[in-house]
Amino acid sequence: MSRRKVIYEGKAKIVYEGPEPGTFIQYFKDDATAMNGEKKAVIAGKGVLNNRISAHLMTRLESIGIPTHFIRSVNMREQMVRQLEMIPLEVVVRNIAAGSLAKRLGIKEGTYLPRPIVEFYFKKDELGDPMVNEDHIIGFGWLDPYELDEIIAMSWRINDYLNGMFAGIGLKLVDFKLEYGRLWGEYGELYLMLADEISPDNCRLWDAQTNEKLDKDRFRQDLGGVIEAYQQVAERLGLVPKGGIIEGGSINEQLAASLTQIDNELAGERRLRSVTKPTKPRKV
Ligand code: AIR
Ligand code: ASP
Repeated sequence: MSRRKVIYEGKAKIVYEGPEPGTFIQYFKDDATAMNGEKKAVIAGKGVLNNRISAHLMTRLESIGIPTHFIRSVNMREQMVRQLEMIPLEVVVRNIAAGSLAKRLGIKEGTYLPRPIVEFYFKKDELGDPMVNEDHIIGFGWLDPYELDEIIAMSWRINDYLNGMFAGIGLKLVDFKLEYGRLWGEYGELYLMLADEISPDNCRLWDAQTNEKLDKDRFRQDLGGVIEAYQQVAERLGLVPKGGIIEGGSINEQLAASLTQIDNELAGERRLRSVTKPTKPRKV
């Protein structure tokens, strides 16, 4: 496993060379960071849960026509994804004020926004991922105007769908962060695809009744019960049995492994575009 070529190591994931051309393996670590990496911890089992949650959400999004990089789960901590040319932006969608929005504009956390708000951040750790606007994005050539429109439309659609899905299991989707990449097809046609992950690491999820936080804010704000919260989300999504796969800090490996099979049965029903083609950018 460790002999595989590492393409990129991030704070919560490692990306390895994939088994087929045009693919990567995404490995979910248990590491958690906050405040641009200043605060660090290892949360046993987080990677396993995020792998499952993200696989599930990406599969659901594909089923409503959102192209995603997800191909299939490989094991408890790994999934095979398409190799994309990543766009250097974080796209944040907000429904309820929290986090940096609440702070920057002095809005009380928990206030419903009059309509969803999409924000963009330039992915640059050294600069602390600064917020940018559409003129920066077009001007600096991170996206062309057509791509920008497409990404905004996709993000709204993802928000609509996930909002309904989480509401159905008693969770408020407060906000979340998305990343996108490009894939070039056989004839030079361009597909924008959802990439990275969707998990409690990059969504704020509150219990609909109590507003209890069930996401990474438990770690950021030292609220404790981080893994229990992630497990609660997985449980409500029907991805792990009641009581979960993590107990007393250790993972029930056998159970976790058997669940990967279920992910793939769901994912296997999708018709995927061929990924054996070169993804070299061609100017259009
Ligand atoms: N996010 C942003 N950068 C990294 C992450 N994970 C996510 C947060 C939150 C949303 O984007 O998890 O769900 C908005 O974050 P903030 O800090 O701007 O309020
Ligand atoms: N993971 C990022 C960091 O290390 C941001 C966050 O989720 O708070 O800062």
